[in-house]
Formats: sequence, C-alpha cells, structure tokens
Amino acid sequence: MIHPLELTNFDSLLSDDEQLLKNTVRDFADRELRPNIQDWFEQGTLPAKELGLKFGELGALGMHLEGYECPGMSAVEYGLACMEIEAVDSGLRSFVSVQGSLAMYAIYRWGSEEQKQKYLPGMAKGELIGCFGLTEPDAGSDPASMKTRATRDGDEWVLNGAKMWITNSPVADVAVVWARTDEGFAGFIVEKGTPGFTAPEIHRKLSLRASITGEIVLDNCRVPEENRLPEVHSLRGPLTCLNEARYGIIWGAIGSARDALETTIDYVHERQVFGKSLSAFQLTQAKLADMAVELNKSTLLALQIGRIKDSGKAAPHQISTGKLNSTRAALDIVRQCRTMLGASGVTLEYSPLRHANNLESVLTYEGTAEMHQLIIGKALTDEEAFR
Ligand code: TGC
Ligand code: FAD
Repeated sequence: MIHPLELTNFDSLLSDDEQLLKNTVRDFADRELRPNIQDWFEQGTLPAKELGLKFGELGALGMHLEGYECPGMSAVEYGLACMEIEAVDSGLRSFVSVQGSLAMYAIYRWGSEEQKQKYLPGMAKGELIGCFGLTEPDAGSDPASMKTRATRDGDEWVLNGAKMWITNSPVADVAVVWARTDEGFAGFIVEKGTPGFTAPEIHRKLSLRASITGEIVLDNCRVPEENRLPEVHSLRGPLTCLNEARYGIIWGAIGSARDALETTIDYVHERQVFGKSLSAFQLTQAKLADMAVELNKSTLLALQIGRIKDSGKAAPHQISTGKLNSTRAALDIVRQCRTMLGASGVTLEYSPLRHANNLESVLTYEGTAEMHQLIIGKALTDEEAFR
C-alpha cells in the first residue's frame, strides 16, 4: 500500500533540507498541535500567547524573511511548513500566515529600519502577536472602497474607522492597520493599549474555530508619524502582503486535503460493510483514486509556484492560480472524504468535516475564488472585470 503522494513520487522533488524541514514541522505538529486540536476547535479558541512562543521556537514565524532574527528559509520550505501545520487545522496555519506573511511582512517590506528593529525580532520569537487590518464591514473584496481614514495632525495621525474579521486582533500586541489619507492609502502600526483602539472578539463562528477573530475599532486613535509605514502610498502596500499569505495558503489547503484523505484511507480499511472492508469496493476505490490524483496535481502545482517564488519571479496571477486551485480542490476532497466516513464523519473524532468547515473560510479569505478568477482573467485578456 502506498501513500497517495507516492503516485507522483512527490518527496523525490524535494532537497534534503526541504525534507528535513517538512519532517521537523510534522513532528512538532504531532507533538504540540494534533493532540489538542479537537478541544480548541470545540471550545472555539486557541491559547494564542503560548502557541505563539512555541511557533517562534520552531522558527515558523516570519520563516521566509531574512535578518531581524527571522529564519531566512526558502519559499518552498515555508510552504511545506504551512502544509504540515494546516494538515492539523487551517486555524493554526492562519496564525502563522497572519503573523509572518501579513503583519511581519508589512513591516519587513514597507517599514523603516527603526520599525523593523523594534518589532520584527519579538514577532519572530512569538513574544509579540501581530494582526493585519484591511477588511472592513463594507469593504472586503474591494479594499479600495475602505472608509477608515487617517488625518494628519502635526506629528501625529488620527485614525477613525472599523475593521472586521481580523485574525488575532483581540490578542494582538501590534496591529498593522490600513487607512485612506488625503494622499492615497497608508499603513500604520498601532500598539495594543493605544487610546481609541479596541478589538472585540467575534464569536459563534462555524468555521476556523481554532482561531481568534475580531474587529478593530478606531475612535480618534492617535499614532505618531514614526508608526506610519513610510514606503506605502497606494494599495500596492497591503496587496503585496496578500501575495505572501496567499502563497502559504496554496500549500496549507493541500495539507488539509492530505490529512482528510489519509484519515479516510485508514477508515475504509477498518470499516466493514456488506460483509467486507469498505476499501474493497470498486466505488470506494474510484473515489480514492480520483481524490489522490487531484491531491497530486495540486501538490505539484504548489511546488512549481514555490520554485517560481524562490526564483524571485512569482507574479500575482500565478499565486492566484495556486490559491484558487488548492482551496477548491481541497474542499472537494474533504467533502468527499466526509461522506465516506458515514455518520462517523459528522463528529470531531475525524478530521474531514472540521477541515471542510475551515476551508469555507480559506476559500473566502485572502481573496475569494471569484477574485482569483478575475485576477487570472485579467492576466489572460488584459481586460479588468472587477468593476
Ligand atoms: P488595482 O488598481 O489593481 O491595484 C492597486 C495597486 O496595487 C497594485 N497591485 C498589487 N501589488 C502587489 N500585489 C498584488 N497582488 C497586487 N494587485 C494590485 C497595483 O499595481 C496598483 O499599484 P499602484 O502602485 O499603481 O497604485 O486595485 P483594485 O482596487 O482594482 O483591486 C484589485 C483586486 C480586486 C484584485 C484587489 O483589491 C484584491 O485582491 N481584493 C481581494 C481582497 C483580499 O484578498 N483581502 C484579504 C484581506 S487579508 C485576509 O483575508 C487575511 S485571512 C487570514 C489568513 O491569511 O490566514
Ligand atoms: P464580499 O466582498 O462582500 O463578497 C461577497 C461575495 O461576492 C463573494 O462570493 C465574492 O466573491 C463576491 N464578489 C465580490 N465582488 C465581486 C465581483 N466583482 N464579481 C463577482 N463576485 C464578486 N481580513 C483582514 O483584513 N485580515 C484578517 O486577518 C482577516 N481574517 C479573516 C479570518 C476569517 C475567519 C474570515 C472569514 C475572514 C477574514 N478576513 C480578514 C476577511 C476576508 O479577507 C474577507 O472576508 C474577504 O476578502 C471577502 O470579503 P467579504 O467577506 O466582505 O465578502
């Protein structure tokens, strides 16, 4: 019996260092994450502070960034880490994505040297938790319509507005907040405790329950000019960060699908129906074969995009290609897996339905499937059809 990814000898495409990294993160996930995930998901929470320190020790936060006490790994290594973490739960990969690819990357790419020195080492260690506030109640897919405004007042900026669906905002020490100004768009680093900044938690989610989600409310919140990201003048600022997080999702979603398929293969061997193993029926094998083929195609696509990214040439539409494919393929696989577990598939004892619920968020955040179709469509036609 072979593992599904042996259909294309996926591991043979990885270097020794990449294999080692993958195995290290998988061991960490088995030891620190997998034993707790059912409880975290059921309780709808996460021990964010404790987990941040553990991810920091592992080197998973800002993993692909150079300097400032970040590990400086390759894009492929970062992707493999996302895959192993999301094989446990999308909420855990989200924690890593938001910290490293969104909050830290925003400072790394667009911040001043002082800002990088001040925040990045603590964030890499998980001592400071970051969040990234772009989406608003009335501006999700279209961030250009954001209402949050920053007005200059001497050496300070006054922020007013509201952000919605912000991963980790209730527990964040540092929020990167995007706002409209008279000159265009700008990004600000807002520290926890700044007067006028609050971050109430959003409850009763049916998806990504092992992740803390909140709002950000800015009510005459004053931040010094030194907290503005000096290099940002347009939406290119936040959208560049999204490329990084979308890249991690390409690999992460495949992790969920792989875990669901592994769970299902184990289950159909054990489950007896009509006098023999569920695995011995042709219909079962056809489903497993189709899912394994899709998993392999998606994994190979992720690796190719990772190699392009490591060459420094990944274009946004290439990242959209991977994000669109991985999230849709993963959802199809985990839903099919759920059906094959019968009634057992609706409990927390087995991962497929938990992954399916999570992947509904993953399909929506970091650009919905439709946004990625439109980004690819624009690249193919030179016609913009967003508006
Ligand atoms: P548009 O006029 O096309 O561009 C504005 C400026 O941005 C530049 N640009 C990009 N730069 C880097 N990377 C990209 N992917 C870029 N896309 C555009 C562009 O060159 C231009 O630069 P400049 O300097 O000339 O001004 O912008 P638009 O308003 O037409 O919007 C395009 C669209 C719809 C593709 C964009 O708004 C979009 O991607 N919308 C989706 C929003 C989204 O994905 N939000 C995610 C929020 S964060 C989140 O969900 C975290 S989830 C937690 C987790 O990750 O786990
Ligand atoms: P809308 O933009 O209102 O879209 C609704 C529907 O309309 C979608 O199907 C969409 O594809 C479709 N649609 C929109 N425009 C078009 C069009 N032009 N053509 C055709 N169809 C269209 N955001 C952050 O900034 N930071 C975070 O940390 C963060 N974390 C999140 C965590 C979770 C659990 C979730 C669920 C979301 C998170 N988000 C975060 C927000 C996320 O990025 C947005 O939900 C997403 O961008 C979609 O925006 P929306 O929900 O406003 O949907």
